[in-house]
Order: sequence, then C-alpha cells, then structure tokens
Amino acid sequence: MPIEKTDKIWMDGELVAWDEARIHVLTHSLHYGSGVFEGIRAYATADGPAVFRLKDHIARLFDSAHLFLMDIPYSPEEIVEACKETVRVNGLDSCYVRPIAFLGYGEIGLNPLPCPVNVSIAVWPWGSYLGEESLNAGVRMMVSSWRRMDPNVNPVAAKGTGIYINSSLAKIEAIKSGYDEAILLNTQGFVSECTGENIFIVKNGVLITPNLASGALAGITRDSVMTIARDLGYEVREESLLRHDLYLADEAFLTGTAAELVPIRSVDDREIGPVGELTRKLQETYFAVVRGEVERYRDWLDYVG
Ligand code: PPE
Repeated sequence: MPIEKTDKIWMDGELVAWDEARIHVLTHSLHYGSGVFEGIRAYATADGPAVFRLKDHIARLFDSAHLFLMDIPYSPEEIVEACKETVRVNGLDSCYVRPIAFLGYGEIGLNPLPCPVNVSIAVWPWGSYLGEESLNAGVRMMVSSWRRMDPNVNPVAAKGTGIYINSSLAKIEAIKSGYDEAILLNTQGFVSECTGENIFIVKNGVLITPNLASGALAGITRDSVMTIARDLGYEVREESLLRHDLYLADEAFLTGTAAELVPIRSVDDREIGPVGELTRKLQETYFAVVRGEVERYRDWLDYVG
C-alpha cells in the first residue's frame, strides 16, 4: 500500500521534515529485525481528532521492548505526548500512528545490548487496510501452510519487527493463491490469528476467539470488541479453536487497528454466508465508539487537543 506523505515525523525528540527522516544502512534493526512497534489510529470526533486507546498501545510498546531487553530512552508518558503532538502538527483529523523503537547505528553482530535505541513516530492517512469493500462485503480467507511461531521460538506477545516475516510469508501465500488474507494455526494445530489481525467466530450466539496461549497477539481491538460484546449482553469465550470450527462457524470476523472489524465471507472456500447480525452490530458499535459517539467508552479516547 503506497504511503501518503505528511509533513513531519518525530525522531528522537525532534520533529523533522518527512523527507529528512532517514537512517543509516548499517542500522542494526535493518539487519536483524531488532525493533518493536505499534499501530494506532486517530479518528475524527465531534471534539476534534482523538487517538484510540493510545495509553494501552504505548504500554504494549514498552512490554514488547521489555521482552527484547530493549531500553527505550523515554517514559511511556513522553511517547504518549509525542504521538499526540505528531498528529497535531500534521493537522490530520484521522490517521494511522506508527511509533517504532529500534536498535540504531553503531554496533553490528548479534549482541544487541550495546546498540543505541532510536525512536520515531510517523502518522499518515490510511484507509481500509483490507480494501474499501472489505468492511461491507467481507473477505475470503485461507488457512496458511505457514504456522504461527511457537512461543519458544520468539516471544509472540511482542510486536517485534523481525518476527513479522512470519506474517509476510503467510500474506504472500494467501495473495498468490487468490485469497484476501491468511489465518495461521500454531504448531499444535490450533487456530491462532491472522497476519495482522485477531480472529473471532460466532457459534450458537456465543462469540469465541482463540485464547492467548494459541500465540495470538493480545490485540487492543480484540479486547475492545470483547468488552463491547459483553456489555451488549453476549457471552464471550476465549478458547482453543480447530480449523473445522472456522468452517462450521455461523459468523466470523477479524479485528485489528489497521483492518478495524472486517467480516469473513469464507475460509478455504467454505462459505460462511452473508455478513451476520452480531458481526454487523459489533462493527457499527465499534465505529461509533472510536468516533466518540458512545459515552460509556469515552475513556478510551485521547483527544489530541
Ligand atoms: N495480530 C497481529 C499479528 C497484529 O499485527 C495485529 C495488529 C493484531 C493482531 C491486532 O492488534 P490490535 O491492532 O492491537 O487490535 N497489526 C497492526 C499492524 C498492521 C501492519 O500492516 O503493520 C495494526 O493493525 O496496526
């Protein structure tokens, strides 16, 4: 997806011009995937742009860094403020926000401990991640031949740049096979998640998503949707799912900051059917929540000011 340029990028405490936000080719993270990042969205609301669950995303960024023994040279509060400042100076009503902390230039080799840690925050307008039509019509999924990494191969709770090669392999396979997106099973054969989204099914009126022991990321959209569904009175369960549970689901959808809430139309060519009632209700509520239209969840919004 081509990136739409904006004006300024926050780099190590300074706002620099978009085209000046450069790094050296011997940056450690380029060679060894030693970075951690977040994907966040700011939405237009009646009170101006607000970043959705910003503090939760930044807490996860620091958790990711902790898992790799990376010392981010700022406090979470400073990064929260820097995200808001970057949205503000670029004058955008709604945008995607991408903070990244990465090992920089100065050391090479597999001991990352002496490397400097650099931090940057870029923002840009980003439409529907899986295509404009995806939100309405849903997507066609395939179960990938690639497995989600075992938690003893990589800390799967971390949003680490290097570990996304697993997602990219699955995505390439899905696209080249004519599908929109891939679902990854873990090494034990249980459903884990998608390349950049969590997965949910509805069966007999109950909302079910793989538990975190499946290797799925603790998605913030996943958490928001589970909370909203419970508040609407639905039963929500986190449990192990097999691939046939996907084929036999009454409804299915995926969640992620970039993708938002996207219905699943079919899995491995097994039709799940037209977009289900609960999926549609959760999707509508989610969009109302991120736009600040539901009082109960106003705490999730961080107004840019
Ligand atoms: N699983 C994975 C592997 C993942 O990357 C994401 C976010 C999620 C689940 C959902 O998490 P959350 O956004 O907190 O609900 N993927 C981000 C990166 C996408 C990208 O292409 O880059 C995102 O949605 O921003």
